[in-house]
Amino acid sequence: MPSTAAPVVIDLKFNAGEVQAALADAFPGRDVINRADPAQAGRDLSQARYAVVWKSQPDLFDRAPNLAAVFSGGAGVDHVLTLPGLPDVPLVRFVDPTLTTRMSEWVVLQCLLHLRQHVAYEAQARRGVWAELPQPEARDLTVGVMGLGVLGQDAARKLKMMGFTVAGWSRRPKTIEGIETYDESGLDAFLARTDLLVGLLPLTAETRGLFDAALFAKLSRKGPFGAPVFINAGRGGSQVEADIVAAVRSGVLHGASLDVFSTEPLDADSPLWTLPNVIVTPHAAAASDIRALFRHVETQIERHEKGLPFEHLVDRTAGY
Ligand code: NDP
Ligand code: OXD
Repeated sequence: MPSTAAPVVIDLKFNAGEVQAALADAFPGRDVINRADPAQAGRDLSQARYAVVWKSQPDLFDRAPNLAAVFSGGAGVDHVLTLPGLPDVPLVRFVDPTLTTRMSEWVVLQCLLHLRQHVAYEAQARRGVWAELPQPEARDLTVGVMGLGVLGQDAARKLKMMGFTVAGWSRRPKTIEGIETYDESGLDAFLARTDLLVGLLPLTAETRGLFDAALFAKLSRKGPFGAPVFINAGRGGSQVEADIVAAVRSGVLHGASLDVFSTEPLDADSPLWTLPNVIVTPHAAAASDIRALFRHVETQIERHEKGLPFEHLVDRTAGY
């Protein structure tokens, strides 16, 4: 018997095999149109009520004019808000413990790698050098987390657990136990005490190009390494990469860990690949778990069809 439940269209530029496998037991009783499946490429989308998107095909919204909601395949929505023809329907982003946990693992890992001078030890090991480097403790460094949303708050708490002194900055004031927080007006005071700066901000008009030479110059130089470290897993559009390169070369920054870039993949010729004490990862800090993504979309559709509001709605005016 054909399903009467409203169809969902999947338009995700993720690993096609993983999407196909996850769809095998997702959305029970509902017609699912997977645009990455060549066998479904020509399907009529006019009855689709829900779309799950990540870098979707440009004709999606022309071909699916009756959507009741759009779901982002990731936590960030900058790539969705710029899609041609995005309809004025609720936009729901992906929030899930699988993603939050992964991100905090990456952030804590990077802070520890810099604290324990791992890049320097690796370089020594390649040369067969046995030499102990200074060992400051986590509490000797202040990690400043920019962006105290779902990801920033979790990372801040876990960094605190590891013993770091932690401060946080967000647009609106926040109270988080054990963490000193600053709002927009406190940016300079926040930067002045930060030894390891962690970016977990969405890309918006306000955050574009925020991490630049002027900002790096305001960071603390009183920490054990004499210069701060910049760690970014938010969005590459928030950082000025030429300024990072110059700051590392001149010693304004002691090092960096970057997961996101203004152009991805990062150009093979980028100096960031080979700068000393700069760690590059390929936008892999917290990939979406596809099964968890589909469970989250199922939950939100179920809520909507019961007359309950969607959770994790994007504020289109704020841009996140
Ligand atoms: P949230 O929306 O939960 O949090 C965003 C935070 O940023 C909030 O604290 C918000 O302030 C703050 N913020 C936004 N704009 C400004 C501003 N202009 N000035 C100061 N603070 C600002 O997002 P998440 O924590 O879930 O995710 C953050 C970002 O991480 C995503 O948007 C995405 O870009 C990135 N990401 C990267 C991944 C990766 O693998 N590299 C994976 C997943 C996400 P307020 O609290 O006041 O609203
Ligand atoms: C996201 C991402 O936004 O993976 O979820 O970047």
